[in-house]
Amino acid sequence: MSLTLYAHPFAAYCWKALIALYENSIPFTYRLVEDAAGWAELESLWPIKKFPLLRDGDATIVESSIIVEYLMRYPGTARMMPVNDDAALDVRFLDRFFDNYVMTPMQKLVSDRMRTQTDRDAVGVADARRMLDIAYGWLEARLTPRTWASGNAFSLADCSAAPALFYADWVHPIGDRFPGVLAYRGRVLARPSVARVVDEARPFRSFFPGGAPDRD
Ligand SMILES: N[C@@H](CCC(=O)N[C@@H](CS)C(=O)NCC(=O)O)C(=O)O
Repeated sequence: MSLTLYAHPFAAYCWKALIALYENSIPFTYRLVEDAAGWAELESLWPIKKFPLLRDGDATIVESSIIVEYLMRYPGTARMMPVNDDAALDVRFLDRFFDNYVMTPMQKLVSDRMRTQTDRDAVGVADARRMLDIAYGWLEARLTPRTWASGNAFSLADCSAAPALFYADWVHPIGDRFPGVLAYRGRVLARPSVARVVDEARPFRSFFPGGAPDRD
């Protein structure tokens, strides 16, 4: 096994792969994608130029959810994907939920902050905020009786939830309207693998568009 992860500590989707690696103490080389050479190398492997990207010897694996599933062939103590088919489907469903309905609108709000005032997309931002409210509401009912997002164990669903809710709360606060979601976010952030990615991203907070809040 010779794993290299192309990633950046501040990038939300990279957290998903990093959390799974840390959960299982899987050894890997961290290829920081930051400068032009890093981006060129990433592009040579994946013209879409998105990360995380995993290299396992000569094999290239892209898409954060696929990377997490791929890593399960190097099992440590924590399976990110249940063996049972129905349980695995639920984990994949929650993974899709967090990516599509929390991460995507969160990224819309973040990227809009990077635009000039005249290029801002008021309609898109309002849609994203509406989607986040609906997603928080759905999650409130879903998460309140649970410790983790799916089943009884920490899984891919929680790998996805961590960055999605971490950054979503910065740009569209969960507040006291959704106490179950807020409590779940706190539980996830306290998980050592997640606390580690949060800490690794700390030095980059000054780059957060519009400024990062003074918490977490
Ligand atoms: N669906 C992809 C999304 C990856 C993605 O959007 N990554 C962001 C970082 S969080 C990225 O590569 N941004 C660089 C860019 O868009 O230039 C996955 O799950 O891996």
